[in-house]
Amino acid sequence: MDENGAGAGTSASDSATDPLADEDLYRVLGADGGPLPDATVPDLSDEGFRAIYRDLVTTRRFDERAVSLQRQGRIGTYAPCAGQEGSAVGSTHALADRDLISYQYREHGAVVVRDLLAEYLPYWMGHESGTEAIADGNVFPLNIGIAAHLPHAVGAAWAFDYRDEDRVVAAHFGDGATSEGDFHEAMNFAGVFDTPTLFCCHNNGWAISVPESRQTASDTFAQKATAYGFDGVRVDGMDPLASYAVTKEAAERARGGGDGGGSADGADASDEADPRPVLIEFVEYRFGAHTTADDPTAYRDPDDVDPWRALDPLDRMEAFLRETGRIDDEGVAAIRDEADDLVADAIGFAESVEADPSDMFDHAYAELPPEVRRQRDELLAAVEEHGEEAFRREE
Ligand SMILES: Cc1ncc(C[n+]2csc(CCOP(=O)(O)OP(=O)(O)O)c2C)c(N)n1
Ligand SMILES: [Mg+2]
Repeated sequence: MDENGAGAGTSASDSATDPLADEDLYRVLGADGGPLPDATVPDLSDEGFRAIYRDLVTTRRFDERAVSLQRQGRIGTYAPCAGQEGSAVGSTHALADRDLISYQYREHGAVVVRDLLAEYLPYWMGHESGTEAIADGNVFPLNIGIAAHLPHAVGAAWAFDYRDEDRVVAAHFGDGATSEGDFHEAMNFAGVFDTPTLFCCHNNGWAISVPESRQTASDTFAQKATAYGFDGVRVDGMDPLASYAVTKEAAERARGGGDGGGSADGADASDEADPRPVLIEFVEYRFGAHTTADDPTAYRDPDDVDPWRALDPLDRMEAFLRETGRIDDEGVAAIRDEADDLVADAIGFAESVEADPSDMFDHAYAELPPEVRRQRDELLAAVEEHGEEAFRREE
């Protein structure tokens, strides 16, 4: 593919039913799920393709249940991801387990691929353990302060390179995050110091109520990489196989293989040992609200969502599997049942976690500063005096 992500697999499909038909971006699947005429279908085993589908279905099921749990008061505010599963799941399948994922708050599919759903769900119920546990699967705690994680992600990537560890960092963020200084600082540092970082920009067209047109005057988010001396690619983020293929190639480049396109420090373009960062713009759409605290009808016409449903990553992946003889009705039903059970078990586990408010003091500092220690002691003394029940919300 060329540096705009065009090349094999890029092809117009039916513009009447495909909102991305006229965009210059990398695709493998057409809107109907069939591989496009010039597409290179990734080299995966049958089980590998089915695993992507299973993780998409699990992520969607998790999303539906999480919204429902929030409506019942069983979890806190939640950020739905329906529509955006293809990029999170596809890109994570392209990484090695040792690679680090640092994400914003909507890329739940990455956590599903790492098989950490049960451990993670307690986060959304306010338990610190939810962020602690996912570290074991090389996933950084999710990040609400927009773009604040990006310099850290670049720092981690720099450390991997410095220690000669063959690991890359996939840092996920939204289109809105590109307006933050942290994004530009992270991009600049990554470009200058050749850190093995994949900047995964999820362009879902909106930053809460701010549309893409008010976010940037650039033609694309991918092209922002040019200013920092490395490549940016645009991909159909609702195409799981294109997301996989582009991330796979970018990860190879970040590891120091492939055509690195030269180095900002003047190293030879053919120097294969030089890791290079890559910015991937996943073009996609969120079907639902920004969070369960948001009403999207206040800023977008519900009719605007419908064309994007034609690109639903689950439908396209399922159609691809059926068309290529890799799954049938029975296989689909089995995967759906498996996803239902997995999510139900995760909810059961999460609801069994005992709340311990003093956890909130545990993970920010190796050693508590005096003022924070005083606050913790005050809380513990109050619990001791009044009993835990006095601090619980009336259900
Ligand atoms: C530094 C900072 N400023 C503002 C906010 C409030 N805020 C929460 S989500 C959000 C929009 C982010 O949009 P985007 O990066 O496109 O991600 P998306 O929600 O679309 O996935 C904003 C402004 C915040 N969390 N952090
Ligand atoms: Mg956005």
